[in-house]
Amino acid sequence: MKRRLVFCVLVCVIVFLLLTAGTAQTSQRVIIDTDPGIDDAMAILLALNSPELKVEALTVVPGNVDARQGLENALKIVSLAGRCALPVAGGAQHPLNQKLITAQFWHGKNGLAGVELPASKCNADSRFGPDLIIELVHQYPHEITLIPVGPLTNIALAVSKDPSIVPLVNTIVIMGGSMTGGNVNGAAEANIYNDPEAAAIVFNAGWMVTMIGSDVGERTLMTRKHLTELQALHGPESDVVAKLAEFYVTRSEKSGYQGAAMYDPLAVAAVIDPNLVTLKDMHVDVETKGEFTRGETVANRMGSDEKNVLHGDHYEIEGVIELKPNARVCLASNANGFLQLFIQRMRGSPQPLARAISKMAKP
Ligand SMILES: [Ca+2]
Repeated sequence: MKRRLVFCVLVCVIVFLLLTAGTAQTSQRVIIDTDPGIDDAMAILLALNSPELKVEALTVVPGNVDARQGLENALKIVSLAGRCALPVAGGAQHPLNQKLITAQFWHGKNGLAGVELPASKCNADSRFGPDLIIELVHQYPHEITLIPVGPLTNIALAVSKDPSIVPLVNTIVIMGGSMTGGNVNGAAEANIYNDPEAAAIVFNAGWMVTMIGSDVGERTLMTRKHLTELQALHGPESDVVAKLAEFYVTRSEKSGYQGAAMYDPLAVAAVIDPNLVTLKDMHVDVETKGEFTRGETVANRMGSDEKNVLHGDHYEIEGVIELKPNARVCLASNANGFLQLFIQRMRGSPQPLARAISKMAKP
């Protein structure tokens, strides 16, 4: 009887060790490139509270706020999470080819809903953000997933400086672009609009860009019901997230929305659990010129362009030119599933979702 008990205990220990080893192995290394930003802050805290992810660095890009404020905000968020060992590096100071457009209108005067977080106990990493991305991709070949949730300036600088990182990145999942109209104007989504030349570089770099666009973010809403759930959690991080969310939901309601679009957190969640999003391979071009469409992500649903050939004084369609997909475009999300995951992770002590991790891996 005693032997059987010892045997059972041994089996249990082995199973536990195997399970925990499996969890550790399936954690994806990620770098979040961010312009914090209310939804950036939520995305960062979601990532830091998700055992499926191992955040290797935050790199900061100007967008919602300028580069200095963005770095300060990123450091405060990391400090709030008690994660000072995580490298947080500044990067570009402005978009590649235009002036910066900041978004305090949506994010509050400091980019974080006017919520004054305690001064950060963490220090900025001295490395230049794009260089840190290059360094980490070489350090962990085929393991890093890039999650840019701001304008694509830093990523464009990294791949321009060292194109050899492109095949060494596991995958890249951006919050940006849209299939069906923009959130800045009729055509463009804000992250792409803020640096269209950088976005064009990133979409044409030779990798498959998973595009979590604003059109899907706008159907993935945090409502007052979710806000009430967050407010009931009473943790140090969830209290801050609830304050951010209150501002964000109120601001969105004033603009006629039913709730706050969870743009950046949805991109992080798509890496945590790819089952939360529906993707379709397409070719996407970034419009860098159009009078009304600069910054639009032009997604080709058919996978081909007509081939028009000059015949005398006119052109004739002689067939189609097949286009190679360069993007996995998000068409839909499981909004309820996402919000449940988000609120669960803000509760702390999360259990990993072991089931879906590998699906976001490069094919
Ligand atoms: Ca952002």
